[in-house]
Order: sequence, then C-alpha cells, then structure tokens
Amino acid sequence: MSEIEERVKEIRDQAIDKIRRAEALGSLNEIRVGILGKKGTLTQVMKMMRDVPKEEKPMVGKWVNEARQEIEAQLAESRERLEAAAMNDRLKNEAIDVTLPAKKINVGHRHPNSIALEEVERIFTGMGYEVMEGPEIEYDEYNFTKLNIPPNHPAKDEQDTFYITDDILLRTQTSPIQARVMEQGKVPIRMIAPGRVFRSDEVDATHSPSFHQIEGLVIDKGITFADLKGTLDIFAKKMFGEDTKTKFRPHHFPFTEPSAEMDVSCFKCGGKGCRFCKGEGWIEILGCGMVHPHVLEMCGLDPNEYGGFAFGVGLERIALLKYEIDDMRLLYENDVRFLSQF
Ligand code: 2NL
Repeated sequence: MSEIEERVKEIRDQAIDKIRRAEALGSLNEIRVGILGKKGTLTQVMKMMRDVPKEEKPMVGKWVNEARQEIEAQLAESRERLEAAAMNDRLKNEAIDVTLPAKKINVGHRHPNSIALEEVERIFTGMGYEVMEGPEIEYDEYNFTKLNIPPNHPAKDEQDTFYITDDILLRTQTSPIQARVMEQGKVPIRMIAPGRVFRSDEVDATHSPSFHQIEGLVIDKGITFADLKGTLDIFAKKMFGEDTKTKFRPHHFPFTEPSAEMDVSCFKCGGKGCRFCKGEGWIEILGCGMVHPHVLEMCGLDPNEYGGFAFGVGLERIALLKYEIDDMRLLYENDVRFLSQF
C-alpha cells in the first residue's frame, strides 16, 4: 500500500471515529473544518496531488474522493443524531404541563356607586331625560349666585366650601351644570346632572369631603308640583320596589320655592318600623322643589313664561341604603373583598 493511500485511510478512520464521538453540533463543525476545510487534513492530501506521478493521479483522486464521501456521510448521520438530541432536550426543558390549573384572571368589580348611578340614569333616561356633566372646578357665580345663594349665605363659608381663589371653588353641588344648560336657552329641559362634589367636611360614617350627587331639572311651560310628585314617585318605585310609597315634607332650599324633602316607605319593613328605618317606617331620600323664579331669571329664562322642578339626591346615600352598607368610608377604600359583594 502506498504512503498516500495509507495516509488517506488514516485520515478517514480518525475522522469517522471523531465524528461518531462528537457530542455537540458546534464541535461537529470544528471537526469538519479540521478535515475538509481549507487547511483540513484531507485537503492537504489533495494539495499533494501536484507531486504525484501523472499515471497515479486518478487512483489518488479516487481514494481521496471515496474518503471524502464516507466522511461526509458520517457527518450527515452525526448531525442528524445531534440535531434530534438537541430537539429532544428542548422539548423536555420547554414542556408545558397542560394539566396545570390556569392562572386566575382578576377582573375587578363595579363600584356600588357606579351600579347605583347606572340604575338612576337608566330610570331617568327611560323617561326622556338627558345626562349632562360639567366642571368640578367652578365659578362662585355658577355654584352659588345663579342658584339664589347670596354672598352672606352660611353655605359659602370657608368652613364648608373649598375655595381656590375668591371667585373659583370646588363645586359643592352639581346644580352649576344645570345653570349652564339653562343659560344656553334651549327649552324645554329634561336632564339629570350626576357628578363629584366637594365640601369641607370631616370624614365619618356619613360624611366625606368628596362625594357624589345627582341633580335633576325639568323646565317647560306649565310644569306643576304634581309633575314633580309624579316623577319622583315613579323614580322611588323603580329604585326601591313597586310597593314603595312616597311622602313629601315641607323644607327650605334657596334655589326652589316651594321646597320639600321626599321620604320613601322603608323597603325593609314596608313602613311598619324596623332597625333599618330606626322605627320610623320612612327613609329620607332627596330634596326637591319648584325652581325659584330668581334662579330662572339669573339663568336667562323668563319666569313668567317658563317654570319647572328640580331635585338633588346623594349617590352615596342611595348606594348605602340599597346595599345596606352602614359606613360610607367603606365606599372609598376600594377593597375588592368589599366591592365584589354587590
Ligand atoms: C339635596 C337637595 C336639591 C336642587 C337640589 C336645583 C337646581 C337648579 C335649580 C333649582 Cl339649577 N334647584 N337643585 C333643588 C332642590 C334640592 O338638592 O338635599 N340634595 C342632596
């Protein structure tokens, strides 16, 4: 056997052995370069062809080509084996256990205020009312003056109202929304004005410096106190149950004349008197009245031509009653364990 033939066989045997024992795709490539690359062992033999006598060249070429083919076949086989192993490893490491319970999705819960507000809105929009909003930061003029609350009125005291400047404040009621709508002069008006209001109160079970109010306003020709009573009676029945009775007690508000407070028969005991209504049989729900002629005038309407009624109800008060919550502070803590009960 010639020296070249022996060298080729030796390269081939060593190569095939190395390739068989390769344990990673990376090292397999290094082995391939070491044999078949530019400076590879088998490539070196091919370069020796220059010195081989002419008649032997075909023979040497054949040995080298055969060795090359065997090496490449072994390379392909090993590559396949290593790729399969790598894939198996990945499948094992990245396996997903589809039998594991899914992660719980926390979707939260609507706030009792929001649920109660939506109900009030549904009742009044069902009677043709529009829902209108306005700014929380208001002019003194819209919050007080146009609502017939004069400069010396106790409600205007800094003890009760958050002032930003002498004539700008945080609204203490949502009536300024209605004053703004009246001022636009598009009559008749049937609207409710829900929103956040602010009063300089200490926090306790029934007070908060920031709470929510829903006011309502109807303006047209020939509106009477009977319209007020009928409308609010329907509201009470839809909100607290069809058996609910209403009672109107005289009251005073600067922006209405006459004014009243409306009670509903206790929806727990039906009016007999219980712990819930503190033995009264009645629960106070809202304030209302016929819009004061001064208010109409200051908002640009002619009181000889137009009139109407208005009312105001505390949203928290409705929510606390409806869901039998005994402390207003619970409504502001936003503890989902509390919220998800309603
Ligand atoms: C209450 C009393 C009330 C009004 C609000 C009102 C608004 C305009 C004109 C006249 Cl623009 N009145 N609003 C009327 C009577 C009572 O609220 O105790 N709310 C919690």
